[in-house]
Amino acid sequence: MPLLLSIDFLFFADSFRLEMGKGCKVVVCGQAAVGKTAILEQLLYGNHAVGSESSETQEDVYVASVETDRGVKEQLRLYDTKGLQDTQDLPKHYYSVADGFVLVYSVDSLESFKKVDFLKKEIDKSRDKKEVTIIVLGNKSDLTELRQVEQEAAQQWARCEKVKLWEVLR
Ligand SMILES: Nc1nc2c(ncn2[C@@H]2O[C@H](COP(=O)(O)OP(=O)(O)OP(=O)(O)O)[C@@H](O)[C@H]2O)c(=O)[nH]1
Ligand SMILES: [Mg+2]
Repeated sequence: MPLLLSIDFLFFADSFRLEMGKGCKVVVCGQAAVGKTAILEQLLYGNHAVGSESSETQEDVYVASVETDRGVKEQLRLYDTKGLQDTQDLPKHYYSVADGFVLVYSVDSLESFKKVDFLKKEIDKSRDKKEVTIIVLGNKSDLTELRQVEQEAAQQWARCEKVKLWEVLR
């Protein structure tokens, strides 16, 4: 099971194979309160204090200039979306705008993992002929006592769905 030790721009550049001059729109989504914003804060500011007061996201868009391994700067647009509740789906416009998705779940919530499965299938239905990269991040892996999603089961699902999955370790 690969553990993701640092979420950095190189990881995003690698994952989304940023192409020359095209820019890349990545939608970060998942159930409410799984830690989507925390992951983005870690990426953008280098840290997130767990348990710090956080407000529910409506929508935030971050534009970053990312240097790829070829030493070229590419624009990465990251959409932090509103957390989904129960049977809620992601608003449809995200499916058409995205070049890539980061699906986030929390290891202490089986429900949040099921939401990731649902979103993956919705993306498959909507993607038409467009090439879309999907990566999945399992967050809150420090909550060992509360774990509901086993690493091996998650990886097995990821292999079936042909997506890359990491647990985030801070
Ligand atoms: N224990 C633990 N808590 C975390 C971790 N990441 C985030 N949190 C906490 O989980 C809570 C929710 O984090 P957010 O980043 O706001 O979650 P979100 O998915 O953006 O929430 P919405 O925008 O409302 O959907 C906060 O109190 C975070 O501090 C983690 O890795 N471990
Ligand atoms: Mg948020």
